[in-house]
Amino acid sequence: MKTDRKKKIKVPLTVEQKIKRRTFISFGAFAALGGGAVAGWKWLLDAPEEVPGLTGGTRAPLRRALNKTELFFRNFFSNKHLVKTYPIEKAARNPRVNSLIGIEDDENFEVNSWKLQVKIQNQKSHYITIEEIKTLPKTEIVYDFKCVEGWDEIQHWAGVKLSDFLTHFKLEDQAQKQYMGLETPNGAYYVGLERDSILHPQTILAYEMNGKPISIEHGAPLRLIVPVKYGIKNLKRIGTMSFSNSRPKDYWAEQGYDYYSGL
Ligand SMILES: Nc1nc2c(c(=O)[nH]1)N[C@H]1C(S)=C(S)[C@@H](COP(=O)(O)O)O[C@H]1N2
Ligand SMILES: [Mo]
Repeated sequence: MKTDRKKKIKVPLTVEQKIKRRTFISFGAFAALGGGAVAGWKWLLDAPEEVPGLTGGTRAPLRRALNKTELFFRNFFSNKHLVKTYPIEKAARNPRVNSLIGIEDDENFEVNSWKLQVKIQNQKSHYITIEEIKTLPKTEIVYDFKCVEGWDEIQHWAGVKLSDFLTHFKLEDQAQKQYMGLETPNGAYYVGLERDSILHPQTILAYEMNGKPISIEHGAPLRLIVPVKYGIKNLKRIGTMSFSNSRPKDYWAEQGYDYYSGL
């Protein structure tokens, strides 16, 4: 046995044989790793399938990779992780206005007659006034607002915690669904958010900035502040809210941006 083995080792391998052997070994290792990764993903893949055509601008394999990355982060970070906050003095005095899709001064919009429309499947919509929303406990946050275009700014917002809002208006059942969709009153800007970020303790429906009612260009009378996401998801001038188990349409995802857009 011993001599046999020695004999075998002594036979010199040709370069070609060596390459073949290495290729075989690395292929084996790669396949094993791949198998492990596939098994790993299986437990992550509990969310419903994406509606085709919802995201755009990229090739199918890359989109699949992005969606898997999203699932990984969604499962890896619990929604108890808090975004860093700052003292009020650090907040920008004149916060920057970024983009105005769906809120350009359109003569059909009157801030005083605004109501939030909550759409519920197979039921009549609820209409909620800003006064009703303001009766709920107020939460403030000062944090670093980040835009995907590469700027960030410490800003001071106040409003009602989205989770408190959902409880108060008896929308907990709706909030059990996987996603929430928000749209401007004219439907021109719209976002989809998964449940974890909706129920995150720092997510608020904001009606104040720097201690004053939000200005028109910052999203009066009510906008979303979701600190665990990039700016694109922080919809200004919320008109309608809805709930679903499939991904709601999302303005920037359709243009090729990451649907999740988490930080
Ligand atoms: N209705 C509406 N909401 C919106 C946008 C928009 O164009 N329209 N732009 C988003 C983007 S990209 C960013 S960075 C923030 C900017 O908010 P601000 O203008 O209050 O700084 O709003 C988000 N919400
Ligand atoms: Mo942005």
